[in-house]
Amino acid sequence: MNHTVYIALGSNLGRRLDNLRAAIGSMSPAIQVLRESKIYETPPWGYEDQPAFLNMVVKAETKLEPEPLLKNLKQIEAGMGRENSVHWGPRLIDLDILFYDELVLESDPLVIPHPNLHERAFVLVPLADVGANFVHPVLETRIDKLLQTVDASDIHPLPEL
Ligand code: PH2
Ligand code: MG
Ligand code: MG
Repeated sequence: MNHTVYIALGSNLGRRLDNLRAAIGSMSPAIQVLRESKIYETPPWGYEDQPAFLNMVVKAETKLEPEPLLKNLKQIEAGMGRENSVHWGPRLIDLDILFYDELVLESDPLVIPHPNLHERAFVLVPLADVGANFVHPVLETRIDKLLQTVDASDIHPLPEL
Protein backbone atom coordinates (compact mmCIF):
# COMPACT_ATOMS: atom_id res chain seq x y z
CA MET A 1 0.00 0.00 0.00
CA ASN A 2 1.51 3.32 -1.05
CA HIS A 3 1.15 6.44 1.03
CA THR A 4 1.49 9.99 -0.25
CA VAL A 5 3.67 12.17 1.92
CA TYR A 6 4.88 15.75 1.81
CA ILE A 7 8.31 16.38 3.34
CA ALA A 8 9.75 19.83 4.07
CA LEU A 9 13.50 20.38 3.80
CA GLY A 10 15.45 23.27 5.28
CA SER A 11 19.11 24.24 5.65
CA ASN A 12 20.83 27.38 6.90
CA LEU A 13 24.38 26.22 7.58
CA GLY A 14 27.24 25.17 5.30
CA ARG A 15 26.61 24.56 1.60
CA ARG A 16 22.86 24.88 1.85
CA LEU A 17 21.96 23.79 -1.68
CA ASP A 18 24.25 20.75 -1.48
CA ASN A 19 22.66 19.84 1.85
CA LEU A 20 19.16 19.79 0.33
CA ARG A 21 20.38 17.73 -2.63
CA ALA A 22 22.28 15.29 -0.40
CA ALA A 23 19.27 14.76 1.82
CA ILE A 24 17.02 13.89 -1.12
CA GLY A 25 19.73 11.57 -2.46
CA SER A 26 20.01 9.81 0.90
CA MET A 27 16.33 8.99 1.28
CA SER A 28 15.49 5.30 1.60
CA PRO A 29 14.74 3.48 -1.67
CA ALA A 30 11.34 2.94 -0.02
CA ILE A 31 10.71 6.68 -0.43
CA GLN A 32 10.02 7.59 -4.04
CA VAL A 33 10.14 11.32 -4.71
CA LEU A 34 7.43 12.27 -7.22
CA ARG A 35 7.75 16.06 -7.31
CA GLU A 36 10.19 18.67 -6.06
CA SER A 37 9.24 22.28 -5.38
CA LYS A 38 11.41 25.17 -6.35
CA ILE A 39 14.05 26.10 -3.78
CA TYR A 40 13.42 29.32 -1.85
CA GLU A 41 15.63 31.57 0.20
CA THR A 42 13.67 32.51 3.32
CA PRO A 43 14.35 34.75 6.30
CA PRO A 44 14.68 32.86 9.60
CA TRP A 45 11.37 32.43 11.37
CA GLY A 46 10.86 32.07 15.12
CA TYR A 47 14.44 32.80 16.16
CA GLU A 48 15.70 35.58 13.95
CA ASP A 49 19.39 35.87 14.85
CA GLN A 50 20.59 33.19 12.43
CA PRO A 51 21.44 32.91 8.70
CA ALA A 52 18.75 32.76 6.00
CA PHE A 53 17.39 29.32 5.10
CA LEU A 54 16.93 27.49 1.87
CA ASN A 55 13.59 25.68 1.97
CA MET A 56 11.81 23.27 -0.33
CA VAL A 57 9.11 20.59 -0.20
CA VAL A 58 8.98 17.21 -1.91
CA LYS A 59 5.93 15.08 -2.61
CA ALA A 60 6.75 11.38 -2.33
CA GLU A 61 5.24 7.94 -2.25
CA THR A 62 6.24 5.41 0.37
CA LYS A 63 5.32 2.06 1.79
CA LEU A 64 6.89 3.07 5.10
CA GLU A 65 4.62 3.62 8.07
CA PRO A 66 4.97 7.01 9.79
CA GLU A 67 7.42 5.90 12.52
CA PRO A 68 9.89 4.16 10.15
CA LEU A 69 9.62 7.12 7.79
CA LEU A 70 10.49 9.50 10.63
CA LYS A 71 13.35 7.20 11.63
CA ASN A 72 14.80 7.29 8.12
CA LEU A 73 14.62 11.08 8.01
CA LYS A 74 16.26 11.40 11.46
CA GLN A 75 19.04 9.03 10.31
CA ILE A 76 19.69 11.26 7.30
CA GLU A 77 19.84 14.34 9.55
CA ALA A 78 22.28 12.62 11.92
CA GLY A 79 24.36 11.12 9.09
CA MET A 80 24.80 14.56 7.56
CA GLY A 81 26.26 15.76 10.83
CA ARG A 82 23.35 17.61 12.30
CA GLU A 83 23.87 18.15 15.98
CA ASN A 84 20.99 18.35 18.37
CA SER A 85 20.17 21.93 17.64
CA VAL A 86 18.55 24.71 19.57
CA HIS A 87 14.77 24.84 19.17
CA TRP A 88 14.18 26.83 15.97
CA GLY A 89 17.94 27.46 15.77
CA PRO A 90 20.41 26.98 12.89
CA ARG A 91 20.76 23.56 11.27
CA LEU A 92 22.63 21.84 8.42
CA ILE A 93 19.51 19.97 7.44
CA ASP A 94 15.99 19.67 8.77
CA LEU A 95 13.54 17.13 7.38
CA ASP A 96 9.94 17.44 8.56
CA ILE A 97 6.95 15.29 7.65
CA LEU A 98 4.16 17.74 6.79
CA PHE A 99 1.40 15.33 5.75
CA TYR A 100 0.99 11.57 5.53
CA ASP A 101 -2.09 10.86 3.42
CA GLU A 102 -5.00 12.37 5.36
CA LEU A 103 -3.63 11.00 8.63
CA VAL A 104 -4.02 12.96 11.85
CA LEU A 105 -1.58 11.68 14.46
CA GLU A 106 -0.47 13.09 17.79
CA SER A 107 2.08 10.70 19.21
CA ASP A 108 5.13 11.68 21.22
CA PRO A 109 7.89 11.89 18.62
CA LEU A 110 5.54 12.56 15.76
CA VAL A 111 2.74 15.04 15.17
CA ILE A 112 1.08 14.94 11.74
CA PRO A 113 0.08 17.28 10.12
CA HIS A 114 3.17 19.25 11.12
CA PRO A 115 2.02 21.83 13.71
CA ASN A 116 1.77 25.46 12.63
CA LEU A 117 2.67 24.77 9.01
CA HIS A 118 -0.33 26.90 8.06
CA GLU A 119 1.34 29.95 9.65
CA ARG A 120 4.68 29.55 7.90
CA ALA A 121 5.20 31.06 4.48
CA PHE A 122 8.54 29.20 4.19
CA VAL A 123 6.53 25.96 4.22
CA LEU A 124 3.37 27.01 2.36
CA VAL A 125 5.10 28.60 -0.64
CA PRO A 126 7.10 25.47 -1.65
CA LEU A 127 4.21 23.21 -0.57
CA ALA A 128 1.92 25.02 -3.00
CA ASP A 129 4.37 24.17 -5.84
CA VAL A 130 3.79 20.44 -5.35
CA GLY A 131 0.42 20.22 -3.55
CA ALA A 132 -1.66 23.37 -4.13
CA ASN A 133 -4.94 21.46 -4.10
CA PHE A 134 -4.14 19.17 -1.18
CA VAL A 135 -6.65 19.71 1.63
CA HIS A 136 -5.22 20.11 5.15
CA PRO A 137 -6.98 17.27 7.00
CA VAL A 138 -7.46 19.23 10.24
CA LEU A 139 -8.17 22.71 8.90
CA GLU A 140 -10.09 21.28 5.91
CA THR A 141 -8.63 24.01 3.74
CA ARG A 142 -6.65 23.75 0.51
CA ILE A 143 -2.97 24.68 0.59
CA ASP A 144 -3.37 27.44 -2.00
CA LYS A 145 -6.10 28.95 0.19
CA LEU A 146 -3.89 28.79 3.30
CA LEU A 147 -1.10 30.46 1.34
CA GLN A 148 -3.33 33.48 0.76
CA THR A 149 -3.52 34.06 4.52
CA VAL A 150 0.24 34.54 5.11
CA ASP A 151 2.74 37.20 4.07
CA ALA A 152 4.98 35.55 1.47
CA SER A 153 6.58 38.77 0.21
CA ASP A 154 10.04 37.87 1.56
CA ILE A 155 10.15 34.29 0.17
CA HIS A 156 12.17 34.25 -3.07
CA PRO A 157 12.87 31.33 -5.41
CA LEU A 158 16.51 30.72 -6.28
CA PRO A 159 17.18 31.42 -9.95
CA GLU A 160 17.02 28.14 -11.94
CA LEU A 161 20.50 26.76 -12.54
N1 PH2 B 1 12.97 26.07 10.51
C1 PH2 B 1 12.87 26.22 11.81
C2 PH2 B 1 12.82 27.53 12.45
N2 PH2 B 1 12.81 28.63 11.54
N3 PH2 B 1 12.86 29.52 9.38
C3 PH2 B 1 12.93 29.33 8.06
N4 PH2 B 1 12.91 30.38 7.24
N5 PH2 B 1 13.01 28.08 7.50
C4 PH2 B 1 13.03 26.97 8.28
O1 PH2 B 1 13.11 25.83 7.75
C5 PH2 B 1 12.97 27.13 9.68
C6 PH2 B 1 12.88 28.44 10.21
C7 PH2 B 1 12.79 25.06 12.69
O2 PH2 B 1 12.78 23.87 12.04
MG1 MG C 1 11.50 22.26 11.09
MG1 MG D 1 12.55 19.06 12.30
